[in-house]
Amino acid sequence: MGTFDWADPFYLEDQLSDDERALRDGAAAFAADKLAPRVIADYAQEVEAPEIFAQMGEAGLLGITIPEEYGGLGASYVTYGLVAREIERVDSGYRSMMSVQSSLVMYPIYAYGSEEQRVKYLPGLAAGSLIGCFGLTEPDAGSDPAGMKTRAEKTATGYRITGSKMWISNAPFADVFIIWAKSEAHGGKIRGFVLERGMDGLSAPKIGGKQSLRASTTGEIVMDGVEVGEEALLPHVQGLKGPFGCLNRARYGIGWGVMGAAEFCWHAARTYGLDRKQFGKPLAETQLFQKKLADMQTDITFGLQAALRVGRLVDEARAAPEMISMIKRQNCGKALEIARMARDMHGGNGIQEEYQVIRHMMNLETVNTYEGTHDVHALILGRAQTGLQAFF
Ligand code: TGC
Ligand code: FAD
Repeated sequence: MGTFDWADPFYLEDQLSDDERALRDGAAAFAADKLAPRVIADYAQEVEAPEIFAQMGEAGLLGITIPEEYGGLGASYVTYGLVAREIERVDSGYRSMMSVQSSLVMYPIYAYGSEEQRVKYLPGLAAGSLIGCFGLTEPDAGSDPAGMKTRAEKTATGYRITGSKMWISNAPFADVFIIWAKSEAHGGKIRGFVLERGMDGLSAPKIGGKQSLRASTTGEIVMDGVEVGEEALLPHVQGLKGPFGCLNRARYGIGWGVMGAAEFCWHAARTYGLDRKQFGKPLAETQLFQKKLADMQTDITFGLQAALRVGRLVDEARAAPEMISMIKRQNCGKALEIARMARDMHGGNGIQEEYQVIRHMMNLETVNTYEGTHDVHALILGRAQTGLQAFF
């Protein structure tokens, strides 16, 4: 029989290549050096931190699956997941900044853009000298993006875009805006456009007062007849499969990322239980405490193994969107339960910022909601096994 490693029960480490481990270790060092020291203040003060993009770019963490000729690393999706796990171990908001840039801005420019668009934007986005955002959700179209009202009208030289987007990560300081709009010139089909900061009629006010994901800046996007040329259209995709193609990648990364947040909470609860004594013995010496630790360990071990399996299938081009729905939904739900449990296991200290578990708990409420809510992913899985559409 083998030995049992409580922190890595199924030997995930053994299943990774040397390159994957090296890039993962680089991300872990970056997270420890650059992110962990600032996270408590960033969260408390809802700090806007655009400078983090350049730091992430320098560390090679942006667009890592994009080919090297455009500034990426040409790395695997397993590596992308491992990096998301390390960044989210510190805070879901920082992972959000990174995954929007990589999966929701660089990926569509790479996959659906013209060669001119790739050359113009991708190297700057990989370096973090340009910051991107992804505008799909609207005030009246969240889970049902097909209900969007943003319109692109044809003009003599391009398009005039009118509408508003809501809850857009990075928008207030973004340079590049991926906007999804219904285009009259394309039979009302959804098309993607690349807008730039400073265009007439384009603004992105910050949404203040969030009680979750406070280290990530979120805004609205207001487009009041923004005029763009033909070159702003993403030429190679139309319909909802455009934004969903990007979301497949981002949702997959979240499946890994939330396990990093959950691991932080699990390890914190274990350490706390070993140190803290009540009734004359460590809390960790009680049956209830150990049962909670065992549940956390099991859910995280299963969640990571599932994320790795789906990652390998993504890299083999064999992953189906429903597999990604399954890990996004399951791992977010479990991470949220684990963070809540860790908060409870810290007693009163659990509500203090220095113990950090309540920040993860609050963040994971957002992560459970964005990129398709927990229930929307259940409906995707329900449709896939019954053939019946339960959305409407
Ligand atoms: P439905 O009829 O299912 O599909 C319409 C078209 O889209 C295609 N499609 C997909 N293509 C690729 N990948 C997927 N996962 C796809 N899902 C659907 C589908 O084949 C079809 O194509 P075609 O060519 O036949 O037209 O669409 P529906 O309107 O019934 O939608 C159903 C539903 C609920 C599943 C979908 O709308 C949904 O997933 N809603 C959730 C919305 C969502 O995830 N929004 C995310 C906004 S972005 C965000 O949250 C970023 S946060 C980032 C951060 O800070 O980290
Ligand atoms: P709704 O769709 O109104 O859902 C409300 C509730 O109803 C949920 O519980 C949902 O599960 C449930 N529900 C909805 N439809 C059904 C149904 N048919 N059957 C049963 N229950 C249903 N969007 C972007 O485009 N880009 C971004 O960068 C981005 N960043 C975000 C950052 C933050 C901090 C947040 C909070 C959100 C962000 N979003 C972004 C938006 C996010 O994707 C949406 O909030 C999410 O898709 C849910 O939409 P909604 O908020 O309109 O909720």
